[in-house]
Amino acid sequence: MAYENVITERHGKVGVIQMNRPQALNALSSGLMKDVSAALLEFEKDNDIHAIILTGNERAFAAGADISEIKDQHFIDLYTADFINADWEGIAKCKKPIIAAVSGFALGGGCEIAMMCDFIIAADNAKFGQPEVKLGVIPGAGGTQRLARFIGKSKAMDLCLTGRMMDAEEAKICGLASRVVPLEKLMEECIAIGQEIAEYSQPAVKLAKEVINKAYETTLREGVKYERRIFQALFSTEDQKEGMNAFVEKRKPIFQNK
Ligand code: CO8
Repeated sequence: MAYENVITERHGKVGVIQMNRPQALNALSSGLMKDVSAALLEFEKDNDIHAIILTGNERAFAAGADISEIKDQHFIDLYTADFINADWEGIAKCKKPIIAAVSGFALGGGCEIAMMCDFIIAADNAKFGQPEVKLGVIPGAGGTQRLARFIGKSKAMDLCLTGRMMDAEEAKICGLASRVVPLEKLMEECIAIGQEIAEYSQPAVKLAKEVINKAYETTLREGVKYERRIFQALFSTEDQKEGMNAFVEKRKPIFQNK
């Protein structure tokens, strides 16, 4: 399907969603978020797509919520419209793995949607930040909560209270970005990572994602118990038999995703 604000591509089993409002540094207008959400749903429903990449352009992953669209709104407008609605939360709810391929600015809501993805691969020109304090507000799509969990209280406070940007290297050191790659290699690397994930047993991939996310919502004891049940449950899949037999027989496994 064609969208007004995003471009979608398929690279084998990897679906790419490119946010495409370059004139506004991919500011996250409601139209853009609706298109991201619809494209994500399209890939989520498509059995031939096993991994998804969310990206922007060289200059900006996304420079945050569209300030011109929200500047005149009042509490009651945002509250009534439930501003952080399904269009934003859909990213965090997707069962398939989503890689954020971040180049340029990932600010405010842009940093927040990168964090809703499963992991972030940063180009060497990436800049992350939560500059909302400079606008008289605070992050509103999970930025304070996810940053505090991902990079710790001190760094989350530093970013949210000063509104400063951090570069790709700093983001990697503090654990926000999982890898940093040269800008010109960003998509090539992310597609290769997506293709690698896409070849594994999809039940195992989706459940690994679910169990890791559980770590942010439960106690260690409960999380470990949940992990064990899922580990045990995977022994009821054909892919577990295939994966382990292939290892013993010294051949490459052929997963059927069941
Ligand atoms: N909203 C709307 N337009 C934007 C935004 C934005 N967030 N960011 C950039 N633009 C536009 C500029 O207005 C400009 O448009 P024009 O050419 O028509 O004047 C164009 O993009 C290029 O921007 P600049 O000329 O400013 O480019 P610079 O290279 O000089 O600066 C910066 C780049 C530093 C990224 C700068 O544009 C900037 O500071 N942008 C705003 C960043 C920001 O404050 N982001 C946080 C927004 S609030 C937020 O995200 C809250 C999210 C909460 C959840 C929301 C749920 C919906």
